[in-house]
Formats: sequence, C-alpha cells, structure tokens
Amino acid sequence: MTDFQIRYGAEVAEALRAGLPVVACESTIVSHGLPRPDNLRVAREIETAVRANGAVPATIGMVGGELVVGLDDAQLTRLASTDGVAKLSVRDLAVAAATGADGATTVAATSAVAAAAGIGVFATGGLGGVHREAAQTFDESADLVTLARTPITVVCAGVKSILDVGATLERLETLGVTVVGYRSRRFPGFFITDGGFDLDWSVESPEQAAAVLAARAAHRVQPSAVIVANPLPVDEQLDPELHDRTLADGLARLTLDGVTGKAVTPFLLAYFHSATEGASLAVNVRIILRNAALAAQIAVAAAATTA
Ligand code: PSU
Ligand code: MN
Repeated sequence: MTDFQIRYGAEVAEALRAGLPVVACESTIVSHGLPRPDNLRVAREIETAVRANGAVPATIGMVGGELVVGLDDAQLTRLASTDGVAKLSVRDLAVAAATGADGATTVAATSAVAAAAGIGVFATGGLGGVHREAAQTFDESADLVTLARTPITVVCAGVKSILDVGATLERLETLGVTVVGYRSRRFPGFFITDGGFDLDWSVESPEQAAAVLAARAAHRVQPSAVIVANPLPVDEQLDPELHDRTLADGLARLTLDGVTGKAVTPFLLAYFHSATEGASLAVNVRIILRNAALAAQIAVAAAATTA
C-alpha cells in the first residue's frame, strides 16, 4: 500500500525548502501535445530554459501511480516515450494514483498540484478553454474552472487558437481569473501573435508581474490564478494564412473522424504539426521556451520580493 504522498525531486524539494525560485512545468504538452521524438528533447529544453533564467524546473506528472513534482530524466523519458500514458486532469489524479497509472498532467492538474506544493509560477504553451462547438457540446476545458480556484501564475501564449478565443476570455472574466498581457494589450492566439481581442491590463517587466503576485498575496482577497499572456513576436508566429487554412481543414477532419472530448486538443495539435510539415511544431516549441524563460524571470523577481 502506497501512502499516496506527493513525491518531490531532490532538487525541487531543496529549492522549496530554501525559498529559491521554482517554476512548474506540465507534462501533457510532452506526452500528448508534441510528437515523438521531438517531445523529449523539448521537455529537456524547457527545463534548460528555466535554469538558464535562474529558477529550478519542477516538471509534474504521474509515474506508476506516484504523483511527482520534479520528474527526473528517467521519469520524463518514460512519460515522453511510452504508449498508454493517460492525460490527467484534476479529477483523474486520485484514480490514476490508486490504479498505479502513468499519466501526464494538463494545465488544470499541473496548476492544482503546483499550488499544493507551494510553487507559485507555472509555464506552459497555451491554455485549454472553450471549444468552438461548446454551445452544443459543452466542451470547455477544466483548465478554466481550475484556474478560478487555484492561486498560481501561469505564463502562456494565450489559449490555443483551435478554441473559441472570445468565449474563453468571457469565461475567464466570469470566473475571476486575472489576465495580463506581457508588454502587450492584445491577447495572443498561441500560434499567432494576435488572438483578436484587447486586454485591460499589461505588465512591462518580470518585476511588475511579481508585484502583481505580491499584491494578490498581500490582499488575500483573490482566490484565483493570474494569467500572464506572452505573445510571440510577429516575425516568429505561424503564417496567419497557413494557420487559418490548417485550422479549417483540421476542424473539418475532426467532425469527419468523430473525435470528441479530451481527444480533441491532441488531435488538432497533431493535425497542425503534420499538415504544416513541422512549421507549427517549430512555433509551438518557441512558444514554450519563451514562456519557460519568462516564468523563470518572474519566479526570480517574486523570490527577491519575498526574501
Ligand atoms: N498547450 C499546448 N499543448 C498542449 C496543451 C496545451 O501547447 O498539449 C494541453 C494542456 O495540457 C491543456 C490541455 O491543459 O491541452 C487542454 O486539453 P482540454 O482541451 O482537453 O482540456
Ligand atoms: Mn474538453
């Protein structure tokens, strides 16, 4: 019988004890969002980007039923390279643990576990959100409600452009989740720099982002997350025309193949990566690495504020 406690990687445990900056990283982008074998290389590069910016990476996932904060390289390799790794949202964590499963944590699950572990900053690619057919299917990512009740700062490039971006922003407002642009008042569209919507707020530096976190913590009024939306520079985005064409084709294919539920996001991302012959993959990797670097800078600034 396992005791089901969260396991900490040695370096992460030490960093948390010492109050050093730590950045949580998710594993679903590795297992379900990126194709093999690039996914393992990218997972390692994410950790390298966090380190290069002065923080300790804590990639979160489940290995043989153990919930791990700070996967080691063998564990990361296992989640990146083996078949049958489950996509775990918050509701899946306990049953996956009880049945000894291998699983990768989504934004929702990673946020919840990171907050429970005392980690304040989390880097990912793009959030889940409201799917385009949500009016009929009710398909809205658990990322949204989880961020409504989880005190974490998520650095991302907005929500995935495969979603209904406007509806997702409305839901984030309803749910009381703070959204600030990083050096931009436009909400990014993941693969594309501009997702088509204005933001009320922006921050201009990691220090200013850290001040938002400090105010949030000091007030003790807001129970929800802060999203730092970090757009790609225009010259690094996926060609918007290629993006729109690929998205239309991918959505049509989704309907034809009858893909629903938690398979939708991985299906569309895989469709993008093959239909653009790797162009979207290269963009996706840049997004994640930039977000990992910024998250680390924010974590460093936040640690300096509280020290
Ligand atoms: N962002 C990416 N790639 C991904 C995801 C996000 O760049 O694979 C994953 C995240 O783990 C996110 C999940 O939480 O997709 C959302 O899935 P769903 O729409 O089924 O909630
Ligand atoms: Mn869904």
